[in-house]
Amino acid sequence: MNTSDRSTSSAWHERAGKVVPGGVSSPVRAFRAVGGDPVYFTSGEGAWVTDVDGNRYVDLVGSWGPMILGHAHPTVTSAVTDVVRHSSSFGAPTAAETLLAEEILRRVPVAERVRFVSSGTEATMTAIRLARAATGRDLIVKFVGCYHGHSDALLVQAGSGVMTLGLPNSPGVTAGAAGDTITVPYGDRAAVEAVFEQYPDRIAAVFTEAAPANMGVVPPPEGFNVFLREITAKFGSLFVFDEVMTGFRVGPGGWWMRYESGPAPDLFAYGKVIGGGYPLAAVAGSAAVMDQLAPLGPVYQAGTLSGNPVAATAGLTTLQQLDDAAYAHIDATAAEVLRIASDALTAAGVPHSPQRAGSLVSIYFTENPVRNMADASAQDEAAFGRFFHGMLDRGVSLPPSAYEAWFVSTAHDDEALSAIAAAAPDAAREAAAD
Ligand code: KE4
Repeated sequence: MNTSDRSTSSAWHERAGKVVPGGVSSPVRAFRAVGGDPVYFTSGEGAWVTDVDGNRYVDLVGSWGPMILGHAHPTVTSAVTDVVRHSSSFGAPTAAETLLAEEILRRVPVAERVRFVSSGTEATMTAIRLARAATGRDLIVKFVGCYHGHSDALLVQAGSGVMTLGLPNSPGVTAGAAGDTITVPYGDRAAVEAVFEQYPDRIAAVFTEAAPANMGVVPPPEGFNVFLREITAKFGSLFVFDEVMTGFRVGPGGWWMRYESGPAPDLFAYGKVIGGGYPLAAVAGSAAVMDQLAPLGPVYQAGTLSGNPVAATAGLTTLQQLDDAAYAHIDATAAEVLRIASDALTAAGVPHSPQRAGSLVSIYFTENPVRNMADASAQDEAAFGRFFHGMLDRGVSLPPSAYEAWFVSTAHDDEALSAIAAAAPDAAREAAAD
């Protein structure tokens, strides 16, 4: 499969760049980290996507996580079609929101309330405000390389597109906004303890990704999440567990319910999968904290399209397809994709570190295991870029950044795996050729 003629995509990108900054609606899509022009897709079906030049690819981006059932799943498409026939938004409550909230709480019984928003950024931004209101404190602690969306307070030494663009601290974030955010190396218990020793009564919350996947995939050190729960409780701070990436992807109740135990985080952020490919995210947690949100409590938060009935229907229908067999398939498929790519890179003599956290996988082009952003930044990004284009030219669409997770779906079958296995050896040899 040769998909190297992408001239129509390039023409669209030149046209887009005249009216949209960088020609994209989100920076990581621009291929700046890997070079070349982004691919413009016109359709997707299951594990496959088709671009404007008619090229077909196995999709390992999956819209960065939402497309857990693959593209154009008929049950989701049918449910959404039925809803939009009767309008798409009322700016009023709908049963769809309640049904989705009930499903989320059924899967995450340690949470008691859910508030819907339209993006993961809004979810974590709301979590900051709630934590500061609930504790009366200002400081937020986050980990270098963890990405929680682009609200000012969290866009400090973030991962994902920020790292890809080499913008560890984005211009436009004021000293005031960033000044209440403390960043520490991921996984560093001593650094966390030192921050609490320095500010024992000033930290509103500690934020972490359940399993960091915005610096590439870094499985949390054993017990680290429970350690964060314990130390925040000890000092009267909240623990905010960002499951925008992991939520309902790595298991029926997400990361905490599958892999952790003991007292739960105070707040969870969800997104991606719970919108089923439509704009919907959520903050969830204890009633004691969540019921401080207006109109019940004084903490203001709002949104024109929050809890949109089309998105809520898509999200609920998506979750309803995700049974134990689906999660078992996703786990096995993610592991197989990682094995195929790693075996090819090993055969080509390319130093690399395959890493996995649940069904989130990625490969670092460095032979040492990656435990934090400093380790991740040491990788050979150019080698990743050569591998990326080698795969793309052979019909496999990887995330266009060495600092992202690769995503599979329930639709990734033997045909998709065979296509990946066919592309990987030559792509790996291109990665090796410096
Ligand atoms: P959104 O605002 O993009 O919906 O969610 C922000 C967010 C919050 N928390 C975590 C753990 C996340 O991974 C994200 C967003 N993920 C990136 C992919 N690494 C979105 C892709 C993009 O920025 O275009």
